[in-house]
Amino acid sequence: MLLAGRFTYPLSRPLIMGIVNVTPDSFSDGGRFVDTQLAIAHGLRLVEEGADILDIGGESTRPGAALVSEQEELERVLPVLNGLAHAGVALSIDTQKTAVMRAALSVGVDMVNDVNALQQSGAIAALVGSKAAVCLMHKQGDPKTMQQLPLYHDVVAEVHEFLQARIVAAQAAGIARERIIIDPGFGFGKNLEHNVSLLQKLQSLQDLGVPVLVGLSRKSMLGKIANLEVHERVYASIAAAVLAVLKGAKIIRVHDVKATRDALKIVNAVEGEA
Ligand code: 7PJ
Repeated sequence: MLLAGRFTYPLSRPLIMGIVNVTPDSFSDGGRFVDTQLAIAHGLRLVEEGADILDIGGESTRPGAALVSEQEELERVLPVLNGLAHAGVALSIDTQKTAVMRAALSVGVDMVNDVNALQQSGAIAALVGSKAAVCLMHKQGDPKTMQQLPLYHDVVAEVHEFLQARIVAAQAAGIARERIIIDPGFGFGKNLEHNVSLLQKLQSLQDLGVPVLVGLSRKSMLGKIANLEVHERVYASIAAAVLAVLKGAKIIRVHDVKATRDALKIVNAVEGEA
C-alpha cells in the first residue's frame, strides 16, 4: 500500500506517472503565461490518457542541464500545480530544493520526487509534517558532471545499500514506511552496463519492502542499445516499462502515457492479481 497525500493506492496494479516539464518553450514568445497554460493542458491530456500521477518539474535534471534558481523554479511550477489541483490524480513535485518542496506541500502536492533523495538540508523535515509520499532516488554525482566517469564496484549492491540507508533516515525522522518509494535512478551517474545490470536485477530491490519507481522513458540507454534518436524511443520505452513491471516495479515514470497504459493493461491481464 502507498499513502500519497489525498490518495491511497493498493498497488494491485502498477501506477503510471506522467511527466509534465515546466520549462520555457522555445517555440512560443508568450512568456510565463503561455508556458503555464501549455503545461496545464499537457497534464490534463496525460490524465485523459490514463496517468495516475502527474510529476511536475521546473528544473531539468538531464545530464549537463543548467541549474535553475529557487525563485525561477517556484514561478514555473506553482501556477501549474494550482492549475492541475483538481485534475483528479495525485500531483508530484519533481525538485531537489527544500524551499520548493515546502511551497509545493503548502499548496497540497501529494508526492515529492527528489532525485537527491532528501539529502539537502531541511528536506526530510519538510516532508515530516506532511502526508505526502516521497520518492528517494539514487544518483552518483551531480547532473552537470555525473555521466563523465560513473564508477562502481558493484552497482546493484551500492544502489541497494544507498536506498536502504535513505529509507532508514526518512523513517527515523518520522516519515511512515507507507509513504516511501525508491528508485534506482536510471541514467543518473550510470553507464550503459550499469543501467542494464540495474534493470536485470531490479527484483533485488524488493526486499527493501517499499514500492519501486522506475524512469526509463526515452532515456539514452535505450537509444544506445537500439540506435535511436530521442523522438524514436517510444517502442523501446514500452519494452523497458513492461520489463520493469515484470521485475516488480510499481510506478512507471513516462512521457508516453497512452502507449504505456495500453501495454500495461495486457501485462496486468496476464500477470496481475486476479
Ligand atoms: C528520473 C526522474 C528518474 C525519478 C528524471 C529524464 C530525466 N525522477 N527525473 N526517476 N528522471 N524519480 O526523465 O529523462 O529516473 S529527469
